Amino acid sequence: MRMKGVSSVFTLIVTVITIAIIVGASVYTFEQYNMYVSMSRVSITSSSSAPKATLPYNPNTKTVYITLVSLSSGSPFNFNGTSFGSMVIYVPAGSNLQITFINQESLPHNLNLVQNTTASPTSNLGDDGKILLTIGASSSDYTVNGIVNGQSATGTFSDIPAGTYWLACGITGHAESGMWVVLIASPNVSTPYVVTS
Ligand SMILES: [Cu+2]
Repeated sequence: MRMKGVSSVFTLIVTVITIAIIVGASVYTFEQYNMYVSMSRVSITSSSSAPKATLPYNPNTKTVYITLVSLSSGSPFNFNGTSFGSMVIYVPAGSNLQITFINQESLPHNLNLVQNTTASPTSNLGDDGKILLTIGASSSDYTVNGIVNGQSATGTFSDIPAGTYWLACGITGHAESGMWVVLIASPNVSTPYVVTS
């Protein structure tokens, strides 16, 4: 009777410990599963978001190399086949930009770095903010002149302050028709990249 009582207590203790181990293992497995699920959610989110590509960059000189091409197919008012700010270029604040513009389109075009003060371009880029750089025309004729099919032009801009900018064609009506790209300079960007949506 006494022995049986001890045996019952022993059995109870073993049972409690066994249940504790099973519950503990289940909780651990569930946590691991949750971690796995959240990790795969993160990777799915980042891989299924808009295409993202790195840009050529020399960290020693802090130079970002940007090449924009007006393609001959699709809208005549495109940079790399994109229009209306659907391409966003992210660069480190304080970068030096080396921008090459290639025109493969039949209309003349140029490229301006604009510190914009409006949400989207109007017919005259000069009304939309401060033009910091003009490539393929001059600061006095950018509304009418550009480089023609088959030509290219390069310009540089040093130490770009943190902020939001456009790269846009300055010929009257072209940016308003979609010929603009967004450029964001930020201290939170260490390697320049492009997102196209
Ligand atoms: Cu143009």
